[in-house]
Amino acid sequence: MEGSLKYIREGNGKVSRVIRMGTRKSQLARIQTDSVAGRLRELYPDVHLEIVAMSTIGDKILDTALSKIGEKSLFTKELENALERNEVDIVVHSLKDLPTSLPPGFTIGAILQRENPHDAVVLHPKNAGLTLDSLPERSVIGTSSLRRAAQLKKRFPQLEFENIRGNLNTRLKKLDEKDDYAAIILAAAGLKRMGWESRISQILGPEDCMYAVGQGALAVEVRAQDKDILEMVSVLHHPDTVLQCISERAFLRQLEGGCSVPVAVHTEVKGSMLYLTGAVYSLDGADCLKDTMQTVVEIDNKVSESAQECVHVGVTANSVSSSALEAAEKLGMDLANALLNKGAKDILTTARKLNDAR
Ligand code: DPM
Repeated sequence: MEGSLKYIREGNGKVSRVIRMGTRKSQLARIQTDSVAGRLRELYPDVHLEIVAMSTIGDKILDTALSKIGEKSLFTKELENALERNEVDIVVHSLKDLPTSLPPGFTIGAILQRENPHDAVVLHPKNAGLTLDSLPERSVIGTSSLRRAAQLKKRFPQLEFENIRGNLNTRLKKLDEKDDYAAIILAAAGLKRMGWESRISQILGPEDCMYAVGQGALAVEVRAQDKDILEMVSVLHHPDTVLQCISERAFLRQLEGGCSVPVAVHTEVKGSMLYLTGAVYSLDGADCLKDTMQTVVEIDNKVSESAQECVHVGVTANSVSSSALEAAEKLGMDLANALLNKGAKDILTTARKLNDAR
């Protein structure tokens, strides 16, 4: 293992470690990695950071709907292989692309402050000024997300929904240069990071479309055993975002949902309270189970004292109050159990079967 760590000799003869950050080659992945690299350079001006770009299966298979490519960790696996081989030390992901159980040996060492977590409508230029409510009947909306389609089909039955794949650049091009879609739905956070905020014509609130688990937050994945790197990145944790995302991920894990099931959430921290709304949908949105629960998450600065590190749904956050982390995780599990008691399992099993058969 040690053999492939990389060191450089500085002018003064001092030998220091080079920290390598792995990234996918898509523009969004690069922007996200660069923003974390920027934060790390500010915090640790003496550290040598190097960025290593690679393409993943998810980037290569652009024509198949995400929900149909069995591989759960589509975008993350090749980067994890590089982490495991010590070819890189840090990988930045959109948290929503990381499964709720990481393979052994990996952990999320930091979750950064969440951007706007909501979904946004991007219109074909010819529809400027319109909204999902005012678009002509039978207008085609592009999305490959089962979660978005389920909620929006129910809320806007006059519209039609079709798959659209590819990275953000490809999708925007497909929207603007063809006449296939009246509008597409994308995460506001991704659009903002790409500098395309001006294309957002409408932000979808929770009454229209709740967001995906972890949406809008960046996660820093590292080797669980690499204590130096873990400590280095842990200062990037944003405590409120960590608590929200742990409750969301615990909810999804307890439902046994992957990244491609119609499951949606909404969380808020108000004072010392954490509120979690979670829902599961049939593919057409007709069946829906939804509930809200809350818990106290006192940020008491009493950080984990035990030498043993605690991992919550894949996240190591020793700098955040351990009682708050436990309460957040329990909230997600309790909410999932409440929905499972009302039949959530049947809704998700049917949705999965129908999606596989399409
Ligand atoms: C996951 C989904 C999508 C991505 C499913 C969902 C959207 C797929 C699609 C799990 N990952 O949201 O219900 O629209 O066909 C993805 C995006 C971002 C991270 C792009 C987007 C950027 C936003 C962020 C793809 N992953 O959702 O518009 O950092 O949260």
